[in-house]
Amino acid sequence: MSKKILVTGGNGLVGSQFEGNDYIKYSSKLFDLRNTNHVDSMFRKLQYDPFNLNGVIHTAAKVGGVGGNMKYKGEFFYDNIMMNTNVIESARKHNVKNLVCFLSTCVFPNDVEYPLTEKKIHLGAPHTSNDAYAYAKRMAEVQIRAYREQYGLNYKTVIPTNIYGINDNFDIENGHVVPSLIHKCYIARETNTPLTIWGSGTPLREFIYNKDVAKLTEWVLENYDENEPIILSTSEEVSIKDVVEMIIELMDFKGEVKWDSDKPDGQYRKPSDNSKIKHYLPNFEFTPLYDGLKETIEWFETNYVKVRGYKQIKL
Ligand code: NAP
Ligand code: GFB
Repeated sequence: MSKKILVTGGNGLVGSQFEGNDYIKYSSKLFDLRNTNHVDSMFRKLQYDPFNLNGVIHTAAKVGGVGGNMKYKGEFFYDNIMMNTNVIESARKHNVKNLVCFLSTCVFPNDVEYPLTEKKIHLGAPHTSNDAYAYAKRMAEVQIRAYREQYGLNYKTVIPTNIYGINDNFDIENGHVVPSLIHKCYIARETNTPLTIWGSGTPLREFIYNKDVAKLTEWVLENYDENEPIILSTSEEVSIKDVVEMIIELMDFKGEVKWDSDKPDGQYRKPSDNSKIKHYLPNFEFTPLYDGLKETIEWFETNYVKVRGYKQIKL
């Protein structure tokens, strides 16, 4: 009997990078993972299909940038805690032995000694700009550790830094910085209007390419079996100003750049220590940010009218 892996959030930035017949994906239109009955019927359906469900990669989530997180705290808490709790519990009830669940480096405490390491996840309050999302995600880590102890299941969590790449959500108000800036730079270039950047540009971030996240997650699903989460990071910080300069150069934008200090800077930095994943995969080659941005921008310009967050522009 063939083996299959269920990928929740299979249309998303990360989920879309798991490609091939080994992967099963369902849209939220078919199964709303906030709904316990939907999740149970999804796993029941998988149980009767002519293959063995060999594992679950749970990427589905209510996701957004600093703007979306601050505006929709209630939804970011409820949607994520319901989806995670439902998927982890229903997988257990339907005898799934192997599961990976996604957290994020924004779940770490805002005021803790840097760099961030897996052991520091619960050592204080997260940054206020995304605390609702962060606490909901932290509870998945607690649930998974509890299920490992009581049921002996090989369930684990990965903690990626800021992710970017093709198939992202290019929503200008609620999306993350890279897709938002690519989209805004495109509109500014095409309409000869200024490009407005949020905040001061001084915050520091670590960006990892979605294709790299998928490859590392495949390895974690098959090979990692520890109580502790594992950070997925390049451990290379860049300033938002650096990212803006790369995007402007790659999109050949020659217009005016404005900085909107009324918009949030969010957390100043969240530097992570990737020595655990590097210990297991010492030769893993992360995609350089400039190369990943180049590929993402080319994909965006080719697929503009089809992207999530598409906005018709008046030329
Ligand atoms: P994304 O592009 O926004 O994709 C999220 C997916 O979740 C979508 O495909 C959506 O399905 C699905 N989903 C949302 N609500 C759902 C619901 N109620 N029922 C069923 N499916 C639902 O997210 P992403 O950026 O790939 O994030 C993947 C994982 O990585 C998430 O757990 C996120 O928290 C984590 N993460 C992301 C980042 C980042 O910078 N993006 C950084 C660190 C960690 P449909 O398309 O079918 O609606
Ligand atoms: O990607 P972003 O929204 O997420 O913002 P966070 C990163 C930085 O980019 C912030 C700046 O300092 C923003 O001020 N920035 C500049 C912009 N221009 C823009 C813009 O046009 N749009 C956006 N969005 N930012 C998120 C968490 O924090 O990180 C989420 O809120 C999640 O929960 C995600 O964890 C990975 O890195 O600040």
